[in-house]
Amino acid sequence: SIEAWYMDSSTEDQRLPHRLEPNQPCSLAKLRELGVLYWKLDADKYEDDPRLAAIRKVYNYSYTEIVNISPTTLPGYEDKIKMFYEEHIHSDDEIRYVLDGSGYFDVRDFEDRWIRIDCQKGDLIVLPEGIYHRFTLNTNNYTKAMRLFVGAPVWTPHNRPQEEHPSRRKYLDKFATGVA
Ligand code: KMT
Ligand code: NI
Repeated sequence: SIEAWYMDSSTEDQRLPHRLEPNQPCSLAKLRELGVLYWKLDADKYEDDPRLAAIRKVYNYSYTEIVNISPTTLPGYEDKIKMFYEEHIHSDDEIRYVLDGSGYFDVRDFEDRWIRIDCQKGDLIVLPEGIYHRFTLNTNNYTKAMRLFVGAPVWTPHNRPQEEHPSRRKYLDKFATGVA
């Protein structure tokens, strides 16, 4: 499975776990309420995996590419690491499959609290269009991930605030109904 927890508000190194004291776990059911989807796959066979193929077919994830995020492998590393950690939305789902290494995706709940999702090798995660989120490496400084997309990829981040953005409105309409 996947582990997630509510974050503390300390401004220490973003790569640290930032757990509350005591730890406050976040359930998969809660993530599902926020629209986050999750699968555990065998990353060692991503090149020929019928389960991955089935997910790609059902969700129309026609496009894939692989990114290697580490200080030595990612061009423009420092700038990109900063950009990934700016709170933002996208006008499409963000679909990431961790092939090696690990990293944290943080998402906001409807009370504006940060939830940290510990993504490890084999975790395929979908962050829905319009959810506020960010990404960071952990102290191992290494994530190799497949980025998937429906059609031609658009990775443009729209930094918060985006309350009037159609994708933000769509997200709130779809998932926040009845929530304060
Ligand atoms: C993104 O768009 O935030 C990224 O591709 C970085 C995270 S991929 C594990
Ligand atoms: Ni993003």
